[in-house]
Amino acid sequence: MSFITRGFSGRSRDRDERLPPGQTLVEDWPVLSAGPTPDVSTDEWRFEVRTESGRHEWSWDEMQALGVEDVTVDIHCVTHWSKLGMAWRGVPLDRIFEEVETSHDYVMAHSYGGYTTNVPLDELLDGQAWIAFEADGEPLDPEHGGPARLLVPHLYFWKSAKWIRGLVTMPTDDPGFWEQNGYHLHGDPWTEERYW
Ligand SMILES: Nc1nc2c(c(=O)[nH]1)N[C@H]1C(S)=C(S)[C@@H](COP(=O)(O)O)O[C@H]1N2
Ligand SMILES: [Mo]
Repeated sequence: MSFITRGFSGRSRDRDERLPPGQTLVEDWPVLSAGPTPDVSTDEWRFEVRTESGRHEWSWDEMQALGVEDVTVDIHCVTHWSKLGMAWRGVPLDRIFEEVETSHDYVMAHSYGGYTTNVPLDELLDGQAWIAFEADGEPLDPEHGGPARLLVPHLYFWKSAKWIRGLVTMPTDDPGFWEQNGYHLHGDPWTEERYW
């Protein structure tokens, strides 16, 4: 009995407060991809935003020129692993939406290769999301979404679309790829919005 009590209290005291419920820390960085890894060079890479009123496009250099930021964030995968304190570099979505006007409240993120995921627009703003192209001081590996991926660390990591190629604004919260297959429409790790 004392063995069980000691083990239990030890674990709860050691549990990192940055770790959401039901998550476990990993040291390595697992790769989770629903399909093959697309091969996109920075030369051919384009980022497009489509709204009810038009279309905007940025090349790789134009994206960098919007203003690059270094951030340290935690990431949480719905399959129960988390990594804390990862160093990322990217362009905040705030910079992009300074140049875009829409009355829509939601966006669908689209990736090279066809992956999609839905996010409320206001959860991509105010320093909550980036077009990221470096992690831990290195250009993103293709298998982790290089040359660039969406980074939305406050939501489960399936929202962080790898090989991002653009956003389409939407008046309603339509489900993306995993959301159509049972993942939660929103995906807050702190309230365990895993499935629906
Ligand atoms: N384009 C694309 N983005 C994606 C995925 C995918 O299959 N395709 N998988 C998602 C899921 S479920 C997770 S957990 C993370 C995994 O990112 P990682 O392989 O860099 O760890 O990417 C997300 N973004
Ligand atoms: Mo995932």
